[in-house]
Amino acid sequence: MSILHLGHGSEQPPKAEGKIRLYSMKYCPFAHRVRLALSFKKLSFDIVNINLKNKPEWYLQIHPEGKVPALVNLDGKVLVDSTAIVNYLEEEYPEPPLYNKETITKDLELLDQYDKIVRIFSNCIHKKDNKPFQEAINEISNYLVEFEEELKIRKTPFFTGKQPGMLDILMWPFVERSKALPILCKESLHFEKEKFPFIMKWILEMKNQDFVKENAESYELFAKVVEASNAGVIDYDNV
Ligand SMILES: N[C@@H](CCC(=O)N[C@@H](CS)C(=O)NCC(=O)O)C(=O)O
Repeated sequence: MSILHLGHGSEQPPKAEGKIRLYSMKYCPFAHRVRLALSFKKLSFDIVNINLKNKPEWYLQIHPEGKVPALVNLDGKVLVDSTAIVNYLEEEYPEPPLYNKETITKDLELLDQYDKIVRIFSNCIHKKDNKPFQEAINEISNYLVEFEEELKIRKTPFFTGKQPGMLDILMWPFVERSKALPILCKESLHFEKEKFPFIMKWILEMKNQDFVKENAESYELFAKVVEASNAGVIDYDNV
């Protein structure tokens, strides 16, 4: 297990027998999705953190794009992309299940919609477009209406049912980091919480889950990391 973020010139840590290996970065929301799924399924894994601004040479042989997360399964096969990795974990380790047969089709549609929220979130924090902050928040709110409606129809605490599942896990890291948005955009956030009572209740239920608590990360530290990363002066181990 490597806590420090390994960079150029480092040695690749030998793979532990009988453990899945996750290449991660402590503050990455996409890697957070995979950590949540691994914890939820109670799988044994080790983490190697990667310095994304000074990548180790050996990491590019594992994932040529140099992104995290990447997962190496027990047979040494490499999987990349958070959604694909969590779907792989679901296929390989079906218990507890991440999909509910009755809602899977709608879940997949909602996941496509959620990708749009992720894009707005990401453009906003990395200042990739000049969209005014409140406009970005309004767009996110508009997309969330369907999620609110869905929780209301399903009458369950989580999207997947009585227990969290795919949609809950893939959504969570961005919800947990949402308070970083006004910090990073240096503007106050006007989000009409009262329009989303079911989502607000879902957030409280998610926060109470052990696997969510185990993997929780501070949004303030996330904001610091993004600020430092945008400025090109990030030291992942001393935020
Ligand atoms: N679509 C990918 C996105 C992964 C991603 O963008 N990870 C970021 C860190 S949060 C990264 O590795 N950035 C480094 C780079 O792009 O070089 C996923 O879902 O896993």
